[in-house]
Amino acid sequence: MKTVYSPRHHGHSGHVELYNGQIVPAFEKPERAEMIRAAVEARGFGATIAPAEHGLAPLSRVHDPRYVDFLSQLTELWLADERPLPILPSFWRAPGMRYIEPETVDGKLGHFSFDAGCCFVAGTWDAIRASADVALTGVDLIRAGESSAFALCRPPGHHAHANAMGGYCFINNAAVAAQAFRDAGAGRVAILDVDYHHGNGTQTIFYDRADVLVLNIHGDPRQEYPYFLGHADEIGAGDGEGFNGNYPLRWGTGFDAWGEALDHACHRVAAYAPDVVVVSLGVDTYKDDPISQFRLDSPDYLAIGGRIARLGLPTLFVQEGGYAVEAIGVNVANTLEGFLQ
Ligand code: Q9C
Ligand code: ZN
Repeated sequence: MKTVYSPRHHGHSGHVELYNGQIVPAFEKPERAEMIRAAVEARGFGATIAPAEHGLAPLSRVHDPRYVDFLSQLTELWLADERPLPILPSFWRAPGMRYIEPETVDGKLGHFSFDAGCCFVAGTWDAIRASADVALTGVDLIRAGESSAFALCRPPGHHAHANAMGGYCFINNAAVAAQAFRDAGAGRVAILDVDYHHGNGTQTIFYDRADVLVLNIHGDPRQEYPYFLGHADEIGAGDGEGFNGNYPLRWGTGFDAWGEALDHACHRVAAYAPDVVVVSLGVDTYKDDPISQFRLDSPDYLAIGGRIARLGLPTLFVQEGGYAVEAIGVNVANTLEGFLQ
């Protein structure tokens, strides 16, 4: 299995987030990707390759083009106003307020975000583009006949909506990849999101579509971020009814219950018979993750990879979350090793 990786993720560094009411260094930091790369390369699964440039058109297949424009122009707009970096949104609408794109940068920043989890520094936009190219190059590998590939995306993507950033996510790399598979001729694509947090962006993007099955195993939104989506009764709408599935699990969940949810989700994927599976691979389900409340241990990730492999389908792994930096490499590499065994 090849890994797609770009050092351009380093441009997204030194940024901050709001945590417990304090501005703190972001948990989503460059060391994460470097720990993963080191662990995966040490196991010798296959070559690490650089992404190919795919441009912005594949991003606008799932994102509002005005949102992509906003991301591309934000830092320029901000600096033109002689403001210091970093950029952090802090104004949002309540239901009942209008959905009209403001002309000024503070207004745009609120219009195109849903929380303060997406901080911009000078290299953030370049890192975002590289991350999407990493996912799209993973798509290319599978289209060229590889049975699996690992897109080592950073920043992550699954919280990003068609027109809003949040939760450390700007462009929804897994959604962009799934749509690229569809556009290249795949009839059906399944997205299996095993990150600790519900993939609210991915769910919303495909909610009314039957051609992309979206299944999520995650912290119950009654307790956990993103709080306002990810309940079990969200099954899809219109043509998409029956093609979204959520497995919300309580804080403290261990691999016994988590693995049962995965097994159930995998049976659903198999019944859907997709041409390809995109795995949104977050390892923030780990027992020592600093911002998460599940209790998976490192050997459990071997079993996760093994269960996904039993589907016998072409599989693109797309990196999402995981914040226990000292263990993130082992946990991701264990997932991939379990898949390859
Ligand atoms: N106490 C990903 O894993 N912070 N994003 C929530 C709640 C946001 C996680 C804090 C977590 C976003 C890709
Ligand atoms: Zn997460």
